[in-house]
Amino acid sequence: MSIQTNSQRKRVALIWPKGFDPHYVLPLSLGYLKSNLDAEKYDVRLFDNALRNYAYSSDAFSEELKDFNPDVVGVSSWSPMFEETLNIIRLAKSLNSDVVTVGGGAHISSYSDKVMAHLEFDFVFRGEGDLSFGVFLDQLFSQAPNWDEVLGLTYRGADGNLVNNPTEKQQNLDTIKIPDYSAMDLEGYHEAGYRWNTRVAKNAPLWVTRGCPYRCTFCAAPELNGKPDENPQYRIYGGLGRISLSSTRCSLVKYY
Ligand code: B12
Ligand code: SF4
Repeated sequence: MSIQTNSQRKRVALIWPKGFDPHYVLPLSLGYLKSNLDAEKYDVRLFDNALRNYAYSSDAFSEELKDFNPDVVGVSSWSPMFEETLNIIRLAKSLNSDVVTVGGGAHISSYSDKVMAHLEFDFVFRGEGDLSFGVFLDQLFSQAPNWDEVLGLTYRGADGNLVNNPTEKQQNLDTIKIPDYSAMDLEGYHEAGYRWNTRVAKNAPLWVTRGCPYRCTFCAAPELNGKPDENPQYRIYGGLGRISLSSTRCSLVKYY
């Protein structure tokens, strides 16, 4: 297998904004997106501004982004980090007006229309994006993109109105690769004191079920991950060492 050089591959910057607390939250979403992209086609770099405590306005961050010179910038956002996310997207466009900007994550999924009202966002994803982000990139760099192919995508149609594609809900979790922990700088998180409900120093979260059958009004989980089938899947992994199993429901957190 030959991996093309950086100059031949399209460059994708995935950004985790400042605001997440690195003591107990890490960029799981971006780890999943990266591991599920084709490394032969895409040169994907994670910029973790939360771990490094870089605001969008920091010179170090904008220099790094300029040096990488991405074709696509994707940012993951929950509500408390949305203002920072918007500023990152604006910065990316100011560095290169041709860059394609994409948002995803809980806040953006729930408020996709309000987010797309900010014209600096070219596209947003609603719900899961593990496999559909790769489909999106393939379409983006094709001669005639067909956005219908991209589950979860919200985009501006020819008439300027927003089009909301059906969301991605993978029935077979085995089709999704485990997150790229080294790209997420798991070691850097451990050094910074990352723990999630454990005293174990070296630990990592892993998503093993998706969806929730309940509908608590304050919670975005059912909207993001749907309602599980009659026989929900629990994906079991081997050989990973110390993992914390997580579901998209609030109730299942188990340590192995
Ligand atoms: C596990 C979890 C946590 C863990 C941390 C998880 C982690 N990543 O390290 C803990 C328990 C620590 C936690 C803490 C908090 N959480 Co929480 N958490 C969750 C939960 C259950 C799953 C999140 C998760 O990691 N999923 C796995 C990853 C892989 O999925 P994902 O992030 O959604 O990413 C996928 C897609 O969204 C998409 N995507 C995401 N980003 C991008 C970017 C691009 C470019 C693209 C294309 C796609 C894309 O693709 C990814 C892969 O499919 C969700 C509920 C849910 N079902 O989502 C709530 C949820 C995200 N949490 C929420 C909140 C509010 C918090 C807190 C702020 C609560 C608080 N007040 O303290 C804190 C964070 C505090 C801080 N300052 O950092 C809210 C966010 C609501 C919102 N509107 O933003 C949620 C949605 C629950 C709810 N109440 O509705 N949380
Ligand atoms: S994940 Fe938890 S809080 Fe959210 S709807 Fe399900 S049971 Fe309610």
